Amino acid sequence: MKTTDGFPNLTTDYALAAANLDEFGYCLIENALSAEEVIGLRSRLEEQAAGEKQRGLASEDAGPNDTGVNQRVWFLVNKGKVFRDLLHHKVVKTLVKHILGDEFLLSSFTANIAKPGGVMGLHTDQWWMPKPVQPLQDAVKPGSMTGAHFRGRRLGREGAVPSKSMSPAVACNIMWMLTDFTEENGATHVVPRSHLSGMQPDVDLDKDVESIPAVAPAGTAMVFEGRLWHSTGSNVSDASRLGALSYFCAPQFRQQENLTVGTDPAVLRDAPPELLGLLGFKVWQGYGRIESPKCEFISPGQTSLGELAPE
Ligand SMILES: O=C(O)CCC(=O)C(=O)O
Repeated sequence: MKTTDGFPNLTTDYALAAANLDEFGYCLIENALSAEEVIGLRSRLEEQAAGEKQRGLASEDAGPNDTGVNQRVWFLVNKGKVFRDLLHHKVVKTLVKHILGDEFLLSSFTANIAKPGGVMGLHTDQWWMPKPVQPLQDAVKPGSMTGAHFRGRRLGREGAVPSKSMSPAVACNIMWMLTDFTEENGATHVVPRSHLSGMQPDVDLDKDVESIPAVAPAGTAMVFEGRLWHSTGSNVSDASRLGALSYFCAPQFRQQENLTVGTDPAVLRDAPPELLGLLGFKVWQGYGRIESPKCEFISPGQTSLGELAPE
């Protein structure tokens, strides 16, 4: 199966995939998951989603007036080993590393069940990244930033102003496709090369920007870097589109899910150091520590020494 001509095709060649990421902002890894893995992931996800819905705990968004057409399943690290296993996949070790470097954190691990009738606006996954500024230029203070601060420009159209300097990618996402992603069922839409625009999409100004659906079979992993403009496509089919999103960030940044507090102790007991590092238990350059910056890892539930006096 091919995506739109001229843009990244499915590949198993990781060097080509890395080149696609650099040039287009995304790549598509063919058969990243075996048919058995897809079945295992999909059935665990469907079961979890149904369990949350039955208990009135389902998280739903998108649709007209945000009436809740898509079901989100959050915090997948606690919701099955099948999900945690994905975090050790070659796609993570190779392509997320290609974008973020040697050390990175899992920011969140969630699923989006895009149901018929749902659609989501264009956005990037690092909208919060401060923009480069000129000396003495007024800028939004980093701690006063909200998603509403960024007005986009129509990419490739009149009025588009290419940036001379821009922020690097500090986040990277993987969409693990658990059903076929088609134009009809709301395949993720991407704006190829938008990662090099230095701009964030604007809900109003950019609503007619040209995007393409990342059409690919179940088992594909779409890796996309944090600056890529993307959205959930409009699902006009009669079936749900299932995908799991493992979203990573550089170690300087705050994780979207509070994984050090929220991860199940039973999961942590069995977690290898690599997973503990992704969750945020590894001290990075002295940051994230409790007491000595020389401790490589903090422990779950650990607190600092507290008030002391000589005995
Ligand atoms: O489900 C999709 O296609 C994309 C979802 C997404 O971009 C998001 O949740 O931020």
